[in-house]
Amino acid sequence: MKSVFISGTAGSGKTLLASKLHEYYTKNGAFAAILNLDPGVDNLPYTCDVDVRDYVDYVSVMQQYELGPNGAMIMANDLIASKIDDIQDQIDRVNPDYLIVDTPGQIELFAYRSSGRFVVESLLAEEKASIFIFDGALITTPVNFVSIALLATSIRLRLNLPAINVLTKTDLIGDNLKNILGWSTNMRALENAIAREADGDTFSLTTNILRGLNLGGFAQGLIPISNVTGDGFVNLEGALSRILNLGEEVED
Ligand SMILES: Nc1nc2c(ncn2[C@@H]2O[C@H](COP(=O)(O)OP(=O)(O)OP(=O)(O)O)[C@@H](O)[C@H]2O)c(=O)[nH]1
Ligand SMILES: [Mg+2]
Repeated sequence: MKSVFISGTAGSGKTLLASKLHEYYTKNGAFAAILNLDPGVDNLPYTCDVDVRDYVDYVSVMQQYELGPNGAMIMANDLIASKIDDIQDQIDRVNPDYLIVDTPGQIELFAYRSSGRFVVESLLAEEKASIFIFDGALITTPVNFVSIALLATSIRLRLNLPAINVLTKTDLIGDNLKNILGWSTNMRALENAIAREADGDTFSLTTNILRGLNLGGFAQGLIPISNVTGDGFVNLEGALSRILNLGEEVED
């Protein structure tokens, strides 16, 4: 079994990507399953094979411990970590080729608290990969792009998994897609674009962050996809395969 963890900012398309990736693998003859790690979600566009909501009831946690929504989410994630053996047993019974893991909307809860990292480390798999989503609708300027790239790098440090960066909602962003792809592949173009947008402190902070990220080997490009039209999924599957299967793609 290989596992793919999907993270990204709230509303960036994690859940829809999990559903579409499942569909893509299934259509191509692989046995894929989905693990939902979000205890607070109401409706999902897919049928979960393993669902943490079967182990932890977020609303009861809120009532029982008299917590607000964020406190209850933290507690729910800690409870999930404590049930990791049962969750693993259920995954083992399903035993898919690919386990796609949909993570909670509150990225800081999942990536920055020890329970999230514990779950990522504890789940057993031959290979693991992480997809970080850049929300196409959020990247309206080069400075926004750099700030999301900084977040992607930070999540990569926390999860400590080989990572792929994808850009979602390409069907919504029109001409800006060309700009974003240009920025993500050409450091000089990005610095020039930042210089046109920002000055003073914002300019120096943004360019310094950018240089730091490049030095850290971040400049690996972004895979543009649309969860609605299916554009880019062939490239995403290829990139996952290079990490998970040493380059062998699922059959077409
Ligand atoms: N047009 C378009 N809409 C998308 C795309 N990906 C996601 N959406 C929409 O964006 C909204 C949020 O998508 P979700 O998949 O729920 O995002 P999420 O990251 O799981 O959200 P949280 O778990 O709440 O953080 C939904 O209305 C989706 O239909 C895309 O590629 N194109
Ligand atoms: Mg979601």
